Amino acid sequence: MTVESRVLGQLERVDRNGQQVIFEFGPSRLAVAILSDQLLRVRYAFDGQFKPRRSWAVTQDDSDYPAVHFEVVEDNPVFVEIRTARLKLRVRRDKGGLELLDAADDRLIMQDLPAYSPERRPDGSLQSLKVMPDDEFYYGFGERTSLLEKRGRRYTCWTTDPVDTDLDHGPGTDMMYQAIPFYMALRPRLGGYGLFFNNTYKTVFDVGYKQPGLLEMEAASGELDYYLIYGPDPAAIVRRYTALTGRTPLPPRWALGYHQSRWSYFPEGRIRELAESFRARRLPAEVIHLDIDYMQGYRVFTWDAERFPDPARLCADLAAQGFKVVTIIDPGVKYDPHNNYRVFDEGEKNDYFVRKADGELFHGYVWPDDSVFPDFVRSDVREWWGDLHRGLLEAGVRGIWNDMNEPAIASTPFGEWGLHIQIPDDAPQGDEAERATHAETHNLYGYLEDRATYEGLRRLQPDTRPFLLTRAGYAGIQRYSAVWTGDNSALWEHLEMAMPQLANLGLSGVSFAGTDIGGFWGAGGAELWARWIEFGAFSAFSRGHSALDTPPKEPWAWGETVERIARKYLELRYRFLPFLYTLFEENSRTGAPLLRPMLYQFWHDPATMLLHDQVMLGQALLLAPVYRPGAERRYVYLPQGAGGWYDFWSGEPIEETHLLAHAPFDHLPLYVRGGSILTLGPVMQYSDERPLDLLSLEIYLDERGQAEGELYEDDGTSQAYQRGESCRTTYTVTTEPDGMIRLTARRAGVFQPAPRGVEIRFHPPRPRSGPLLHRLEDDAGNWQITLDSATPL
Ligand code: MIG
Repeated sequence: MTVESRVLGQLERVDRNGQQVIFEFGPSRLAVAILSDQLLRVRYAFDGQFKPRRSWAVTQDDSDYPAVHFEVVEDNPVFVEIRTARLKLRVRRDKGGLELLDAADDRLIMQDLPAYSPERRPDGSLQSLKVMPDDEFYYGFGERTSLLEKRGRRYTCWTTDPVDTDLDHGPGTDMMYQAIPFYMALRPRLGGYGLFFNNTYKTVFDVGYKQPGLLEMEAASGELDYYLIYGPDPAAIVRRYTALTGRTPLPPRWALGYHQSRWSYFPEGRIRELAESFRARRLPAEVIHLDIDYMQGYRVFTWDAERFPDPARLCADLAAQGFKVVTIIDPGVKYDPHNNYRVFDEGEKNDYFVRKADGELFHGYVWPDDSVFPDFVRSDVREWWGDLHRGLLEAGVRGIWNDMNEPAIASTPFGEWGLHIQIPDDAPQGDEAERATHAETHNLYGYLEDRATYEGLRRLQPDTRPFLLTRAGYAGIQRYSAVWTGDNSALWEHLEMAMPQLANLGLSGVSFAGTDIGGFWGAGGAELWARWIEFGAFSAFSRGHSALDTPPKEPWAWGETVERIARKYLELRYRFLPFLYTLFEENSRTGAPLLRPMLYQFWHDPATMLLHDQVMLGQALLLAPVYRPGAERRYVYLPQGAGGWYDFWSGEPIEETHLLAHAPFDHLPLYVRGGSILTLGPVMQYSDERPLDLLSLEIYLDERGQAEGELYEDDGTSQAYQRGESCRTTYTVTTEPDGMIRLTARRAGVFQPAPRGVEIRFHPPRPRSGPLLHRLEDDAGNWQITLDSATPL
């Protein structure tokens, strides 16, 4: 399709229309919506007509935002200025380029290339060019390989199974499973902005790759439509971005436990053995994933009757040992007429599968060979798909793992590994009232499958929190599903990459994420696996997984030393569950990621901008995993002004900023910020083995002798927390001028935790003190004790 190429000429007219300002440049128009003091939406209609909102991605209309005060100032000959309490947006009268400034000091935050106009080209593609100041750093872009900062890279948003090379993706890979057109631009000390490109077609961010200093944003079609999110700090940017695209509702607490997977565990006897091995060896774990071989001939929503004669019985027996079962689902439905395969028959009868522009069914090859693909853009298809999960839930399956939903499709029968193909761009998709093409909805294929699944699970079990895991997704995927980073490899380089990859996902709104612990492809070795579990035990989503042709990779597969290391870190993960769960609650409320790059908190410090190999877990804990073979020491940077740092293992304060940490094989360098109280539980083999009957308060004072920690609690499984059935206990330590130390617990909220002891431990220990065991916490959870800091506890 060709259209007239267009750029903007001279500004002719400015109109204010409610919360919008419309700029007319001849036939083309620019609309700026003022959604808050720090959130603007910018749209260009090159033919003057703005497109109606599509219902699938961003869920709010501009009119959903409460009105804010702003002014339009037209007295400058060069630009028109929109002023909010925090921002100024200048629209150049010539060619419509933008400049965003901080209203307080007129500092430039974002600037279009001067003297250039946003453009529509003859092929319908759209372009905007932004200046990249030398001291600006770029993050986010969803799920990306290589290191943390993205200057000099070019990133396409087009959901893809990146299997073009021998070992799938590597540091140079562009397109990945997730397509999240969002980035954050940051300058040390000054902060920065976030930009969400509200376009579901193929989009590209060229971050100074083609032309140094120039950020080029491009969309294949649709509208040039983006949100500018001012921070200035990263936390505020992420908070506003997730207010826009949604946040992760609290998952069931068990989903925070350790997951064990492999392609594939079958038949059921092997799964029983697996569960028993974990329990016999006292290795904490609680979720077992069933990969594609549980199905009958890879037909989704079926069970192989020989391998799994009685799934309900299996799930019940596993549940009795504390194990939850998650089953994989692929979107490709076997083309299987006249065979009483209900999923195919219903889909065909109701015309639920994607057709090509010529009306023929689209076919492709996936695991079940010849397959057809549900059109998840249609609401009736989503409802059907969601309801298909009834049988799995009735059998006792607790979570759904959505794989291959980019969607990944081959041109030849599977096993021959032909070319990867796609549903044709012009294939019609979506409800009749909102008809679209595959080109517009490709990036939403997995996202809308996940939405279908999530909504189905909510309907089928209204009081239960769903657990979903997905490979593909679009901006907002965090509302429906956890994400794993697909088929990584058992390479040290991939362990290193896991940190920045998860950190950038977190900045892109997706916090409930993890990598395949140990690497998916390839064998790796004992040392790599051990180092990976040390890090993976602290990922928000923690799962060991591996490909079908790899040697065993269960925690005991590598011999006794590694098994001992696995036990140490899995036990530690379970001790940290109360802490992790509290972070999940924060994430559900503010979007704050669990795993954060150092710059998230220390953006005033230029030294954190490129630091990819150490991360924060919440604001209190710093992880500095070893990711090099044979290395027993590694460099760690401890930013100043953080309240001081403590070694988690020894409890000793650390004075150095540049630390050479000693990290033998079984040691994950772990640091705690002064001023923190970690709220830990006892070791458990699985999260609901028993209630939290002993709470440890691990106290690390800052320079003023103060510390604070929080514990969020609810029933861990139901939707009751949405109705207010939760509580939050804040623990505070202060040191009074007379040297007395006061520890106070204050609880808010109606949820009543089980009775428990509280163990109080200062780090480093007070003279001659062991842990102090406080009386049982009273029902209200409010108490106070005063200690004389001079006397032993
Ligand atoms: O074509 O279901 O990323 O985790 O084990 C491979 C088999 C299909 C890809 C997933 C991987 C899973 C595998 N799947």
